[in-house]
Amino acid sequence: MKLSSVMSILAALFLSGACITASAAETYEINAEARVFNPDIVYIQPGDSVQWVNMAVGGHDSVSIEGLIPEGAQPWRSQIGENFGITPTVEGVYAYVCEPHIGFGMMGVIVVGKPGNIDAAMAFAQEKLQGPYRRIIGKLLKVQQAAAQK
Ligand SMILES: [Cu+2]
Repeated sequence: MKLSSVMSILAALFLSGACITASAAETYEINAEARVFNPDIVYIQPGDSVQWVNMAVGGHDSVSIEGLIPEGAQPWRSQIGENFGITPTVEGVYAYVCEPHIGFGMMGVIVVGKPGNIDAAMAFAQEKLQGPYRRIIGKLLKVQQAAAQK
């Protein structure tokens, strides 16, 4: 096969992949329950949205954890008791907490596309996080193990 035909096949594959990626951004809901986010780990694609709902009952917020979002990604802090949404575009692992209930381990992880920063995030969490923030490590471990199985 000529190089030019290989290139055109690769180009066609790339374009069809791009079309699949561009189609139908989705919205994923994370329900604030008594002292947990459900689901606590969410897998989405770049451009999809995440909505935290039921935040008023019990007074929850969502605050990204410094050092545990991908480089170049936008950190966030919602108002306590208000539903909130983000549409992350940078691929990687994002971790967040509910500050009023961090002592209960109310926190979660969003994986956008490939979790390219999971090892760095895990290292950061183990070295830098203090007190109840360390409870995110168990959730990062689940993401790390799932990534290793692919
Ligand atoms: Cu809460």
